[in-house]
Amino acid sequence: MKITEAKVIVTSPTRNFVTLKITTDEGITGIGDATLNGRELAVATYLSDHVAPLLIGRDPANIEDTWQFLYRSGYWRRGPVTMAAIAAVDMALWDIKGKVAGLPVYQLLGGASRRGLSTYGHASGRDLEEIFDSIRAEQEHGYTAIRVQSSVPGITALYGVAAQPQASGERYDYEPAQRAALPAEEDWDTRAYMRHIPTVFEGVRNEFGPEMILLHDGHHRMTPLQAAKLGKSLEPYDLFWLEDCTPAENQEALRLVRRHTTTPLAIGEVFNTVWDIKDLIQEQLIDYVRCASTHFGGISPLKKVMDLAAMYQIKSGFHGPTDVSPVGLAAQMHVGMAIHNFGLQEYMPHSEKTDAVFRQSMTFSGGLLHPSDTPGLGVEIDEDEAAKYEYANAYLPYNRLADGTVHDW
Ligand code: CS2
Ligand code: MG
Repeated sequence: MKITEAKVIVTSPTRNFVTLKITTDEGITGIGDATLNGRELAVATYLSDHVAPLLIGRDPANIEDTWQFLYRSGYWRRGPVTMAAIAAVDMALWDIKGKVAGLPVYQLLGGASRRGLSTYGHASGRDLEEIFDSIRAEQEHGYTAIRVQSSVPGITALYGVAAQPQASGERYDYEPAQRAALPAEEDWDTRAYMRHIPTVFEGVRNEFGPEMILLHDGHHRMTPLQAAKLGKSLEPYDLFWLEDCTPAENQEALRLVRRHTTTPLAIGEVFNTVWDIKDLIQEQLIDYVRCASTHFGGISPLKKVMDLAAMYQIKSGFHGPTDVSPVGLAAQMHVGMAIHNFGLQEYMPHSEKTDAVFRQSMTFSGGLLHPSDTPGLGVEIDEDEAAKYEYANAYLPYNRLADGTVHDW
């Protein structure tokens, strides 16, 4: 079998998505997700100008060889643009392999290690009452694990709080990026945040009791010492994890956090290769790997990094916001089904329009996701539907301190 076409499809049903569709001389096709939130066209160009021509004539069966060829032959390694492009190729080739075998991808990765994937949903609010309502709404959708984000007195606009004015208007698939010519500017005050968040979790625990699985995302905003302090002050509320407590480009920084708190830590949504996370794993500085198949080079490296993590009892917590397309979500669902050290899957449902472009066969019931037994990844792209929605510039917000300094985000 040979690859005859590699086509990049950019669509924007309620948000932008970049998809690679690989076609073979036997008519079998495979798709992969290459969406890089806010920088989508860079990956689309990288794929169509530099990767697609290299794929023509290759045997789609040789997934590992193609991955290594794209990673090593380019000379310029790593980085989100390169790795999202390689991810799309990797996913599309696994999709084709599954279709050829007549098996869902998780069967090719070793078979099912569980009935389905436990998920967490997103709750948020401007005050406790709003947060409680939001948690109840998530529970009604079947979630038993819930990430809680809250407004903070003294901070006007804050990422992750859906009811804020800047998050209303036309929904961008329930996610903080917005269609606009320029990114929205938010404000930030770490001291105010650190004073307020423990009171939120105290309120939530008092209202919902000790059983509920609770998570929180710090979105890279604290220094290591601040992260250590917040982790410690959240210990009484038994979080399942505290996510991205500090930027982790400097992996050693996590040693300091770890020395001071037993709140479990989850990191990795912006990581692109094993090199970004290997020290965190080998020194047991985190508990959950947040990497996403789309931004980590695809299914092949995600499976490998989880095998490394398994030696240290570190589990998966793959990044599943709506900017990971239904194809990227499916790819990591198959990995999650197969690995022994699955932890929890983030799951934000996509909009109806997005679901009409990407026809999914997965199921979500009783809080459990299942990728289905459809051969391959179990997602098909409807190109006519995709063509209805033209790309439009969209950006994630960013924030500044009171004196105007740009802050980590
Ligand atoms: C967040 C994301 O889901 C999460 O944990 O950090 O909403 C993140 O902001 C976006 O996916 C960025 O693209
Ligand atoms: Mg996050």
